[in-house]
Amino acid sequence: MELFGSYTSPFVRHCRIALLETKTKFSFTETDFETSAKLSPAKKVPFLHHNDLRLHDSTSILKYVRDKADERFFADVKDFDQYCLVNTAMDSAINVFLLEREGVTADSVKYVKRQQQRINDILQLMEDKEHAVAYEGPHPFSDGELRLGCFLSWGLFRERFNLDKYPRLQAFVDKLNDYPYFADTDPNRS
Ligand SMILES: N[C@@H](CCC(=O)N[C@@H](CS)C(=O)NCC(=O)O)C(=O)O
Repeated sequence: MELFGSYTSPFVRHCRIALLETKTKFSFTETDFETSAKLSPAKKVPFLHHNDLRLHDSTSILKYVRDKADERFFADVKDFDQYCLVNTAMDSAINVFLLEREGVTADSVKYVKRQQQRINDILQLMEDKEHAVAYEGPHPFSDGELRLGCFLSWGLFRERFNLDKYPRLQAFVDKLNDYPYFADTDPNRS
């Protein structure tokens, strides 16, 4: 199994954590913008090759990895909804980040402002929820929680936001940082 990606991508990180948790044998190929544009129609990382199988999105990769290990991908619909919401925020945050690099900002384009509002509102909603409460699964954190952790950690790493106004989210990240598979895949270690 060959996973293609970067050490800084939060989407790739979630896949790496699932592969480590399930003790799946895999190799990791560092992939830059040019290579992902050539090797995947989505032009994004991660993507995965396994024999003849080609997967082009972190969600299908996670489903594949969890299924192969006989683990449920989502224990309940609320966790799945959290995963989807955080994914939306993460897509927006990456787009805003990449657009800013090309000089497009929330001040100049209304749709970029909407992306920023989406990120802020989702962060606030996550702050208002309880996290890292007892979860009955084979690992300490569910996929909805891991998604949130990967997003928050990436935002801090890229200085897209800080958690001063979000004490519960800060406490949640601190707790996740004590989880070895999370700590081992920290973008600061790349
Ligand atoms: N829906 C995709 C999103 C992946 C994604 O946005 N990856 C970023 C890196 S963090 C990327 O490759 N972006 C390149 C681009 O937008 O062209 C997934 O879940 O795998």
